[in-house]
Amino acid sequence: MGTALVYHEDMTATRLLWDDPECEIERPERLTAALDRLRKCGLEQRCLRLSAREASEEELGLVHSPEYVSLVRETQVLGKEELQALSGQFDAIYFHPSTFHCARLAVGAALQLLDAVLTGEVQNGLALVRPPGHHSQRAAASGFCVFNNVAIAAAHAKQKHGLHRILIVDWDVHHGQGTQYLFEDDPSVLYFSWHRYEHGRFWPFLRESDADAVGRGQGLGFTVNLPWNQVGMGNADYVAAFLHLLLPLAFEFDPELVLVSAGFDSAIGDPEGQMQATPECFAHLTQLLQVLAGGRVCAVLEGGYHLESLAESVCMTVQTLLGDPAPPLSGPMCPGVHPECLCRSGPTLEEPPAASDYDSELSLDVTPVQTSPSTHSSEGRPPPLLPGGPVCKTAASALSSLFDQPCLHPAPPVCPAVALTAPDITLVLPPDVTQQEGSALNEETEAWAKPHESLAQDEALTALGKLLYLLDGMLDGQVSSGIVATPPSAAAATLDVAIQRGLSHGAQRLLCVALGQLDRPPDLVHDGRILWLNIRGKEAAALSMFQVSTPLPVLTGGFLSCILGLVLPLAYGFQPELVLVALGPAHGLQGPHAALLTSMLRGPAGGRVLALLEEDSTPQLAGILARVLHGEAPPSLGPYSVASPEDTQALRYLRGQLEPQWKMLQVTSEADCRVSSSLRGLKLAKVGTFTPQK
Ligand code: X5A
Ligand code: ZN
Repeated sequence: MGTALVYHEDMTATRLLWDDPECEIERPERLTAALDRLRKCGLEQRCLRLSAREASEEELGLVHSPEYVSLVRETQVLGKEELQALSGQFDAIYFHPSTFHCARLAVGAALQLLDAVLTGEVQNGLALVRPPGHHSQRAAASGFCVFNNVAIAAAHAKQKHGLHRILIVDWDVHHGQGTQYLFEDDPSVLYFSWHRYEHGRFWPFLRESDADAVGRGQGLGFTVNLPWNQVGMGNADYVAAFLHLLLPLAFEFDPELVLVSAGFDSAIGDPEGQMQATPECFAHLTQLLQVLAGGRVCAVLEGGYHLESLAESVCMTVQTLLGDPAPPLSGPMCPGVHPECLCRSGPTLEEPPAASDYDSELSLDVTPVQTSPSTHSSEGRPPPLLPGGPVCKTAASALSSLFDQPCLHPAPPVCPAVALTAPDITLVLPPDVTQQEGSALNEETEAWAKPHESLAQDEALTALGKLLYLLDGMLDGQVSSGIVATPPSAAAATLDVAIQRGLSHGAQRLLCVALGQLDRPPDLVHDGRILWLNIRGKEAAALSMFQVSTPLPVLTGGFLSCILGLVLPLAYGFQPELVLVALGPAHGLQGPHAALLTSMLRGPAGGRVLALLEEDSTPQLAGILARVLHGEAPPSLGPYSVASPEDTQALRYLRGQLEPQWKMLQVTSEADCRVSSSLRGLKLAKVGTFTPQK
C-alpha cells in the first residue's frame, strides 16, 4: 500500500493583488517550492500522484453555510477594488478572482486523499493545497483560509464512510480556531492543536486558544489545546508533547483515521512561528502518528512561510509516510531549553547541523554529532539569556547552513533483513524484505562465542554467525534493521555478543531493550555508552541512569504508559545509534505489543533496530516484526484498559528517580502541565462514558 500525493497546479493561481504586509507571505511559491523539492529528492516519483478535483457545493455545505459559499462564489467576478474591500471585512484575508476555484480544489484534494485512504487504495498521503483551511469557520474566512479543508474531510469521513472516531492533529503554529469551533461539541472528532500563544498576545489573540478550552456538551474533553507561551520551541518540546500529551489521549481514543492539519510554520526559520524545530522533527511527528488508526494518516498542508524550511519539512513528512525511517534528531533533547539558551551553552547551534550530519544517517563511522546525555543532563537548564549579544546571528547562520544544500536526503534507505536460523519457520514477508543468507566467518564466530558456554552448540553458533553478519551490515549502512532468531538458551549470550560487537565497531550509544529473563551482562562497560532497559516483570529499579528495570504491565493502558512515558523518552533522550530489542525467555509480550514497541523504537535511532527473537517464537511474530521494521503500521492493541494501580505506581517511581537526569521524562513547559491538569478530570470521566463503537 502506497502514499498518495494530491495536487493541482491551478492552486498556484490565487495571490495577493495589493499591498498587505500581513498577507503577503501566503504566496504561490509555497506550493512550487515544496513540489520542486519533492521531485528533486525522488519522493514525488515514489507516490501515487492524484490530480485534485473541485469539491462540490454540497461538500462545502458539510461545514459552511450556503450564504457564505455564495459570498465566496461571487468573488469570482469582482474587480480588484471590490475584492480588497470584501477582504477587509475578514481578519488576515485576501480574495483573488481565482480564490473560489483554488479553494474548491483545496477541499477537493483533501477529499480525494481521504477517499483513496478509506477505500484502501493507498495507506496514507499528503494533499499540497492553497489556500489553507484551519482558520476558516462556518460563515467566515480567516487567516488566509477560505474553506476548512480538513474539517470538511472529517465531516465527509463521518457522513460518507461512516467513521466514528477521527483524530485531527493540528501541528501548524497557529491555533486552528475554525476547526475547534466546528467540532467543539462533537465527541467523534478529537481535535489537538499546539500553537504559539504568548498568553494571548499572538494571532488570532483568542481566549479560547488556551489550555482550558476542552470542548463542550457531548464534546467535552475532545478538544485539546497546547498553547506555547514562548517562542523557540524545538525538537525536544514537540516530541515530548506528542509522547506525554497527545499520544496517551490518542491511543485511548483509538481513532479510525488521523487527519493532520500540516502547517510547517512551526518549523525553524518561519517568520510567523519563530520556533526551532528542524525539518527532521516532522518525520518523527509523522512516524509517531503512523502507529495510530492502522497507519491511515491524511496530511493536508496549512501554513509554512519559509520556503526552504517548508519544502524540506514537506519532504520529511512524505518520506516518512512512504515508510522510510526518520532521520535522527540533532541537538540535545532537552524540552524547555530554548534557543537563546542553546546558543550560549550548547554546541548545537554553534556547530550547526551540516551536510555531513545528514550524510552520516546510515553510517556509524562518522563521529556522532550529538552531545552525550551525561554532558547535557547533569547541570539542569542553562542560565537565562543575557540581553543582546550574538544569539540571533548564531541562529541565523545555523539556519543558512541548514538549508544550503540542494537536497539533504541520502539515497533511498535500505530495507530490513531477516536472518532466521530455524528452517521450519516460513514467513510471509513483505516482498522487499531480504532473507539474509550470509554469515560471519566461522573463525570469527567461534572467537566471539568462546567465552560463552551457552554458545557452544551448533545451533547457537549458526545463529551467532548470522547475527554478526547482520549487525555488521547495519553498522556499515547496508541494511537498516533486522531480525535474528536464536535458541532460547543462547539468548542472553547472543545479546551480550551483539552489544560487544556494536561497541567494538565504534558505536557511541547503544540502547538495549530486554524483555523477559535477560540480565544485564555482568562485565558490560558503565561509561554511558549502553543504556540497558529491562522490561521483565520483577520490581521497578533504576540502578543508575543507564540501567533501568521495570515490571511488564499486563493491561494495555499500563503497557502504553510504560512505552510512551518511560521507554521512548529515555530512548529519545539517549539518541542511540543502534537499538537492540531482545524478546528473551518468558517475555510475555503479545504480537501487537511487540510490534508497537519495535515500531516506535525505530524513531530514536534512525531506524537502526535489531530484534532478537527466540527460535520457537511463532512465524507470525517474526513476520509482524519484519513488517513494522519495513515501515508498516503495527496492528491495533485491542480494547483499551486503564493501567493498574501497581503499574502506575511503578512508573511514577521510576520517572521520579530518573527525571533529574533524563529531561525528556519531564512533562515539558508550564503550558503542557496546565493542559494535563485541565484534562485530567475529563480524561477519567471519559473512560467511564466513552464507549468505542467498532
Ligand atoms: C494558515 C496560517 C496564518 C495567518 C496569520 C495571520 N494562517 N497573521 O498559517
Ligand atoms: Zn499557521
